[in-house]
Amino acid sequence: MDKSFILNKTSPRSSARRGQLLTAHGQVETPVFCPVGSQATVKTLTPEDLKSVNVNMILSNTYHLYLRPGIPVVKEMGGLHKFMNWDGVILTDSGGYQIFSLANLRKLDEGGVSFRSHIDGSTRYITPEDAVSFQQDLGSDIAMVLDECPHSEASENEVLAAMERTHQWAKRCLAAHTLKSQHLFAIVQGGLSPVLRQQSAEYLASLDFPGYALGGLSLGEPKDITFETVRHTLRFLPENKPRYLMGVGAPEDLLEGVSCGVDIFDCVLPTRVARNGAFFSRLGRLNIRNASFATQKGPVDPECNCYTCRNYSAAYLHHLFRCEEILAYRLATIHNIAFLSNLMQEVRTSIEKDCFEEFKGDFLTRYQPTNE
Ligand code: PRF
Repeated sequence: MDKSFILNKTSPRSSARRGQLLTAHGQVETPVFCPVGSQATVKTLTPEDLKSVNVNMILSNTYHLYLRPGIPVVKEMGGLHKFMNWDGVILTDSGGYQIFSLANLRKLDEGGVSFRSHIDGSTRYITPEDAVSFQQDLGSDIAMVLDECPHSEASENEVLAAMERTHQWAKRCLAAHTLKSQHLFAIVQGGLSPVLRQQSAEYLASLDFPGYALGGLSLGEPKDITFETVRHTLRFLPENKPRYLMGVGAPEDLLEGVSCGVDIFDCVLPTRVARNGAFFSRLGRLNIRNASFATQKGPVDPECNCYTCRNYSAAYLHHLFRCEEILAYRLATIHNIAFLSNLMQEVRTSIEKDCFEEFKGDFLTRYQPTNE
C-alpha cells in the first residue's frame, strides 16, 4: 500500500478537493466524515447500520482499547476488524490526545508520557514506539503518530515545546512503523501561531508521510481563528497527500473545512448530541424533547429519507426520549450519521460539478448553527 490518495480535482473557486483514499479495506471517497467508535463500536450502531447509511470508514481509539480490553486481547481475536465485525476502513487515533484529555496525572519526558488510567487509576507509560506497535497490532488501515496536543490556554513556550516534542515523536513513530498494509499519518501542531504552524507543517512534510492531520484545533477557540489556521497550515502541506482535520464534525464546520481543502474529518458530535435528543436537519439542530414534537405525526426531519425518518413519527421519538428508552438513542444516531453521510455525498457531487461554493452558500442560508 504505498499510495494512499488519488486527488481527482480541486474546485476552481475554493480549495475544495475531490479524491479517493486507498486502503487495505477498500477505497474511501473524499471529502469524508468519519463517525467515532472509540471502544470498537460506534455507540448504538451495528456495522450493518453503518453500511446502510453509506459509512465505510470509522475512527477508533488506541487509548481506550489499550486500557480495555487491552491490545493483546484484540490482537489475539484477530485484530480490530475481526474483533468488531467491521470489514470497512478503520483509522485509529494514537492516544496522544486522549491521554491529554481523559487521563490523570500526566508526566512527559523525552521518552514518552506517563499517566494514570481514567478507568482504574493504574499508572501507565507509553512511548511513540508503543503507540505505533499498538496500532500495528490493532491492524487499523490508517494509524496516527503519538503527538502532544497543548491545552487551549497554553503559553507560547508550552505550545512551542509541545510542537517540538511532537516532531521528535513523529520521527520516531515513522522509524518504528513497519506494517506495509497500514498508512501512518503525521499530526501538525503549533497552536494558533502562524509561524509555528508553518514550521510544523514544513518539518513534517519533509519527513514524507502518506497523510497529514491538523491537531490542536477545535479546542474552544473562535471558529474564524480555527479556519484561518487551517487555511494557513494547508499551504505548507503537499497537495497530493490527504489532509485530516481532527475533531471537527458540525455540519457548518465540515463545509468550511472542505472549502479550505480538508479531505477527512472525525468527531463525536453527531453521535453524542443524538443521545441528547438533538436531530440534525437542514434548518439546524432540532431537540426532540421539545413539547412541540409531542403530537407531530410526520418525521422529525421531513427532508430526510433515513430509516428513522421513514418509519417513525416525531411524536414517537419524543416519547422514547422522554422515557429514556434505549431505542431512542439508536434511532437518533442513525438519523444524525445518515444526515452527515448524505451531506458529504452532496459535497462530493457538488465539487465534481463545479458548484460546491453555491451548495455551501445555499446550505448556510437555511442552516442555523448551534453555539456550544
Ligand atoms: N491530536 C490527536 N487527536 C486529536 C486531536 C489532536 O490534537 C484533536 C484536536 N482537535 C482531536 N483529536 N492525536
